[in-house]
Amino acid sequence: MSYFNQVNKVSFEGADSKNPFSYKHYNPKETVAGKTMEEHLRFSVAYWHTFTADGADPFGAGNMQRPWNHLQGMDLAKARVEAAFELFEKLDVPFFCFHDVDVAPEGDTLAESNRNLDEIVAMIKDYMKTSKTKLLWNTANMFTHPRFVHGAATSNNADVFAYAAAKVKKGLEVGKELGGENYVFWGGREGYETLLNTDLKLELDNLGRFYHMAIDYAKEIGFDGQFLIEPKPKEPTKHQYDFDVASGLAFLQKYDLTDHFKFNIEANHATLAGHTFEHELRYARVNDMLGSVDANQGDTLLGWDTDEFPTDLYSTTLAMYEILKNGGLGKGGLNFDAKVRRGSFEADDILYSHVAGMDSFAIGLKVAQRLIDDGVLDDFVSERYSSFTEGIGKQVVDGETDFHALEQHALQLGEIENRSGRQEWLKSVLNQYLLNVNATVGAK
Ligand code: XLS
Ligand code: CA
Ligand code: CA
Repeated sequence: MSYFNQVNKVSFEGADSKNPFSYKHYNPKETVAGKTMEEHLRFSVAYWHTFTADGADPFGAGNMQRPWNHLQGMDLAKARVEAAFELFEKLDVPFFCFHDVDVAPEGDTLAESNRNLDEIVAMIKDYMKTSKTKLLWNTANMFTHPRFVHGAATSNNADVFAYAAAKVKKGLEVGKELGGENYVFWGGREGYETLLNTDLKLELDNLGRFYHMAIDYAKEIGFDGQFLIEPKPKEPTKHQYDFDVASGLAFLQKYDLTDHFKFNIEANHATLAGHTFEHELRYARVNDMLGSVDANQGDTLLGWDTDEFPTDLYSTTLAMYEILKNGGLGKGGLNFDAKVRRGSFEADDILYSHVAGMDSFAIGLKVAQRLIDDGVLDDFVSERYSSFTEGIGKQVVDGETDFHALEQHALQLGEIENRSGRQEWLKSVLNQYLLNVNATVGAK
């Protein structure tokens, strides 16, 4: 049976193609700076949005028209696996990601949930034998079930802490079984609503202990996937512990975890934290902590996590700029943690949305590489900071000065001269590159 019979294969047809089921810019085999687009971009389909979610929101019932809607329980789970691998092949994506409960229904007990999961994981493993699509990461959903009402590893209830540990233990086993390249920790309910009932220190200490136990268990079973923390400032909790990269990094440093983790950075979470996507990527990159990306976008008019497919070319370009400067994503990838809008309920929309996201990142990749090749931003930035390459600035950088010497320097200064930051000019240069990837505009 075919679940997506609109198309046999979505292929690259070039910028002028009128075929909506084709890539206009994503050409997996095309080389950019010595690597194919497929190797650079490492696209991944998110199982939860594409196969599990039904379009329900706080005001309305599920409305997605899906060929598996008539099924239930394990039959539904199995149909979704079939559909998933058909989509992966048709889109030609190299990776996918899932939460435990996306792929298999929860049973009445933990043991039954694990059995359900084992059965589906065996089926997925079978499909993976003949598919090129690999597991980018899996994770445990520790936010939907009522038992996680007060958190998982930061719950006030030690039984919940134990249950969460059991789920992550299983998740690591599944990751190993399927050859997952990463394992993600997103602290869905790891945060709090009010300090009036919260022991903040104990919760944070317990979270640190939890991560150390996860590291130990991964070592014990020989799971060598990269561990990723995914920051998000709020939603569902008011105060989420992994607010953004900076606070996540401080947490990892305090609990001696930096050698074991990198960040999975989601665009929409960055904007919820009041940052740009590229800010979060840069902050992780300069600290050597950029691991993977949840590629989506938010809506500036809405204050919540809308998880839209990424189509904003400024954002994809500036994101790819950071990723290229990082030397790529290593084991990470660009996971479309994105869902079609509730109004886009036909099965075709699943294809259109992925095509839109993949083409947007392919454009971003090409434009970012041109910006790097031409040194446009690099030259401008080096010039802007050139005062630190000589004289007193160099002494600061080399650690060869102190407040006495700096005061002496300041005392003999006349009027200080600053230069323009020229951001409007830089934005117009970015526009030129976006409109014409062949533009060459030198730094001024
Ligand atoms: C929710 C998060 C979640 C993580 C994985 O906002 O984005 O989907 O990526 O648990
Ligand atoms: Ca995410
Ligand atoms: Ca999200």
